[in-house]
Amino acid sequence: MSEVTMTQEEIDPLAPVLADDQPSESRRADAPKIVAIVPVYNEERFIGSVVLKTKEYASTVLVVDDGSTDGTAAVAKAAGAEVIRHEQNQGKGAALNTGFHRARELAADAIVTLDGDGQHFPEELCLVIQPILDGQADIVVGSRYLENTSDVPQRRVWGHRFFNLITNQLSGVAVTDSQSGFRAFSRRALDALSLSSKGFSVESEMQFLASDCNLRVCEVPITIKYLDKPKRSVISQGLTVLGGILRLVGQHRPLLYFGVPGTILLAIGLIWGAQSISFYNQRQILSAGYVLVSTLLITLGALSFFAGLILHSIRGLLLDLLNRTS
Ligand SMILES: Nc1nc2c(ncn2[C@@H]2O[C@H](COP(=O)(O)OP(=O)(O)OP(=O)(O)O)[C@@H](O)[C@H]2O)c(=O)[nH]1
Ligand SMILES: [Mg+2]
Repeated sequence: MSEVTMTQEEIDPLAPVLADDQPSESRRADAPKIVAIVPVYNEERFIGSVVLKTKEYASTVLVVDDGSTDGTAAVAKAAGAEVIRHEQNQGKGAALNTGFHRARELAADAIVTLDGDGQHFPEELCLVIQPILDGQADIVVGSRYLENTSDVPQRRVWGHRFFNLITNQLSGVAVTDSQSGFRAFSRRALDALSLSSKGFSVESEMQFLASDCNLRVCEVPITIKYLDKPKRSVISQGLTVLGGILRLVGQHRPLLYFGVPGTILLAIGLIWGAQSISFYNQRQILSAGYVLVSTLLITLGALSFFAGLILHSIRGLLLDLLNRTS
């Protein structure tokens, strides 16, 4: 685990860190290497100013252009970012994975992710990174709900509340803004995080991984501005995130995902079967349909229950192995 050991006295983290392309004599040799990752898709209107502002606080600004069809990559490059381009759109999670991979190559001490649509304030980067530089956390979530300084549209508030509830309950890690894209990560988190989510459920996945890898999570208040109309339907984005969270539950909580439905199916099948038997005892008539359905439910239920049990045990063994080797 390589944690930043610099103390507040050694360096004032609120002072902007100069970017790599600035003259080396003006860059502080002892400054922690902060890599800012900006996943983007068609953000040519905003990405230039996001990069210029972020450069004031990060050593490297890494823009992962996820197959944009507009001038995003060119604008980001002109503004001074290192640009990695996906030829095809793969989703925000895939772009973050690419960014994390590059940050490992760059031997970053701390990593910040922020959106490229200008909704976050790069000026708040110092606030978000501070607990990492202080060695107090591995993941810092910039939360728009800690101090309620953002004017979040009501439909989004309800959506965020719903996703907070399910992500917090299912992952076992509680935050007030589970969908925030403004985050900071320690080197330890960077080494541990391998994201399987391709799209917008990636932020929820970080909570599941934090729980699995015993990463310390904390929150700091941030502000988000809502200037534009939502780029896509809130419902369709919500359904995508929900689908992603269900997949995560299957991966990370197999006993819950397979065991609970399995137990329910098994119970219904058994009740149905018992009723068919008692009906037969009373009237000497066997309903083939009832028997078939109850047999099917019992079989499916038992299969699902044991699949959950087996996957749960395998997961436990793998986590044990992982914790022993890390
Ligand atoms: N890499 C990648 N980034 C994306 C994709 N879609 C959106 N993004 C970026 O992810 C960030 C957040 O996306 P938004 O569409 O603004 O999502 P949001 O902030 O949850 O939703 P809004 O409230 O509508 O702004 C922005 O920087 C986008 O450019 C994608 O398919 N791939
Ligand atoms: Mg946005």
